[in-house]
Amino acid sequence: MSSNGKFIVIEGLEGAGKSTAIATVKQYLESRGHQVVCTREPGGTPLAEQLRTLVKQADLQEKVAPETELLLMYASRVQLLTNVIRPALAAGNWVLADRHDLSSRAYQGGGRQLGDSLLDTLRTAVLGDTRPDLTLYLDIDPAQGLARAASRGELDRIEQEQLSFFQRTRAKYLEIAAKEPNIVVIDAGQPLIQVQQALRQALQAAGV
Ligand code: Z5A
Repeated sequence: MSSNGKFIVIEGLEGAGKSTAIATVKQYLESRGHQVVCTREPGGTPLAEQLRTLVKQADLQEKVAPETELLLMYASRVQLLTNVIRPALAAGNWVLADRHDLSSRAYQGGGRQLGDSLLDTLRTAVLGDTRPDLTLYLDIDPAQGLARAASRGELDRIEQEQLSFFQRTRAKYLEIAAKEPNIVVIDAGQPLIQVQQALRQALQAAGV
């Protein structure tokens, strides 16, 4: 737990509605007088944005090993934690993150089947005691989420994965959420207005 500002993360599969949720949560926090710093992962610093481009690039001339993908995510995360998230929290700001460490646990740990052990080692080394105060996980059927994402145009390298990859990723998200009380599952298959209401209720219930 941070001692100054609080750290809130929005998670979910593509098309779950994270961008929309960020806007709802940001408005909620600002209406309560908090200064909010928004981040996204991978990305969020100049170097991390370059890593984002690399990791999403669809036309690479070689296979990307799952471990490479994982390490690029954590390289990006170290930059963001060091240069943006920790300084923002220390200055008393609230951090509102579009994805964080839970994405790696779900996509690389579950989807890519890298398992928990390597993930646990990296998490301990990289995150230290900077952990989210609250994670709002937008749960959606992968086929529904991908259909929403596809309607926006070209798919990146990860979005081009098989449906089974996203099913494993979702299963991992739900498995972790069932064990960790500061992760709240929101049904993102509902109409937008109900999702927004569920987000505000979750924030209220968490005492935010
Ligand atoms: N990744 C990883 O593997 N490991 C990691 O550690 C991290 C990331 C950090 C990041 O891509 C990729 O990196 C991602 C995971 C991986 N890959 N995949 N595949 P990104 O950041 O570019 O993409 P994204 O995070 O998946 O975001 P997105 O596709 O933009 O999804 P979204 O933000 O959740 O969706 P949205 O833009 O808010 O909504 C999508 C559309 O649905 C839009 O037209 C909305 O108007 C509509 N929408 C939203 N909510 C609703 C409801 N409730 N009803 C109807 N329509 C809705």
